[in-house]
Amino acid sequence: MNSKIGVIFDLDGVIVDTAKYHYLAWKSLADDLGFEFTEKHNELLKGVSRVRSLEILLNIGKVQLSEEKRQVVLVSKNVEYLEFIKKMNSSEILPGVQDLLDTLDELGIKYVLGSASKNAPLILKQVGLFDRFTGIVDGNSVSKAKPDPEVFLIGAEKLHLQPEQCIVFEDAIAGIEAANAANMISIGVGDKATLEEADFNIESLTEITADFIRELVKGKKKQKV
Ligand code: B16
Ligand code: MG
Repeated sequence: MNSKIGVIFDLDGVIVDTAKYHYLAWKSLADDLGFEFTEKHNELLKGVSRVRSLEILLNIGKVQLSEEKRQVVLVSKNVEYLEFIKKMNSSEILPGVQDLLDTLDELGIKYVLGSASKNAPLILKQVGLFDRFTGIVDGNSVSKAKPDPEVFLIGAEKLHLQPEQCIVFEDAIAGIEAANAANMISIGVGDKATLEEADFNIESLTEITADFIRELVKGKKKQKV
């Protein structure tokens, strides 16, 4: 059992929770610009590219910035964000991740990363998972952000598989839309109501068993977990 499927993992919200660090860095920018940015607002930025995140944030604050100033704040936000990332270690890997990677290794199923983040390689290195992935597709590799399927289609190429042979684990609506548009099996990690377009829904990767993976290999796609 190894040639029929491959797995593509989103990063933030699936492998690690970096949303909390994005929030602190975006909040600091909003503070500087003089408006409130809440954790609820931050939900709108999950899975969204850095540039699009800034657009959403500026809309919330009803603030207009020149293109030149936007470039400056994008850099300063990332510098602040990286201060948090540099302190990350393996204790921040989300529950179920290590066991699932071990299971996939045992089954001979390859996996790649499919993330919007331009910091994905650094984050994986910080938590000690970088070397486990067959390939990394991140925000530097794509010309179109999720919900465009590009990030996952490149992932399928790295796995040497057809899109319909790929399983995507995603925590953001834009990512589920991207996986579905790519004609892949989408598994929503998190709030089921939010991720209702996913083929399967789980609260956490701890719910994924070797039997579930085996069933997917056999092609029982629409059986819900
Ligand atoms: P960066 P994912 C996404 O990661 C985050 O969910 C999103 O909030 C962030 O804006 C985006 O990465 C870009 O991140 O600023 O590091 O390039 O969920 O696609 O792994
Ligand atoms: Mg995510």
